Amino acid sequence: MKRRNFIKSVGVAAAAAYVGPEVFAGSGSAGTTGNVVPGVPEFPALPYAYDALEPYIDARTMEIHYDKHFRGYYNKFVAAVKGTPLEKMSLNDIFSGVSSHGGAVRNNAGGFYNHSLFWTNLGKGSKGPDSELSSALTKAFGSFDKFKEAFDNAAKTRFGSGWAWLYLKPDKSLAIGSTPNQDNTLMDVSEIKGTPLLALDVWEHAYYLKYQNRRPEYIDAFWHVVNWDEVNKRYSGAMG
Ligand code: MN3
Repeated sequence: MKRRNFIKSVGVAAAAAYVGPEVFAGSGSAGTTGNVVPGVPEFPALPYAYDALEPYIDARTMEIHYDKHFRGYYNKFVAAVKGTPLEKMSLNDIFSGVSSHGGAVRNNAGGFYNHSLFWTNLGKGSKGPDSELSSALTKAFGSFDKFKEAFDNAAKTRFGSGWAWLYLKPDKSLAIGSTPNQDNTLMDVSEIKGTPLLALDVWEHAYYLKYQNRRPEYIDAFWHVVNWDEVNKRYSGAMG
């Protein structure tokens, strides 16, 4: 898939989180490029080179993370929904009833979605939150630094494997939290619920090669490679 199509398709997937089933049914490439299951998006290309986030996230980690871990979630997700009614459903609909779909769907649909979002959350060269998001962050957390501190804390204190999130609650206020394993804020099983805006993978596989057990150093490095353009876009999209 071309970079443009990847961005478009993940944009559609992101939009599907709050507007509908387009991620499966309406993806432009569905059915035309040899998808394993007709309604399921094809495996997305990484929107930058493995070494694009050096030195903050090293090329070898990116390669293994993308090509082994992420591909594994994707393949298992496809296998879990193939031939079931889920293959025609939006990810949003799968997540909102995930408690009834079993562990393979919960873990692998989550792993596919969370990483798809994470790749687009990363990138160099963006200028930071735009004025709309900046004011919302200040309103919710007191200041940008306090927002970062709260997000860092969520990422550092997630015990074991999981994700830290900035998300928009149904009442349209911003919140920070974390989920275990491959859960996310769209799932009915999650203690925190809303539209994901910024995700940080805190599984050891995301940082162990370069940072070993030093998760806080990886979290510090993450702030150098947040693609705020994407977060801005997701925020204004979710606000409608
Ligand atoms: Mn991961």
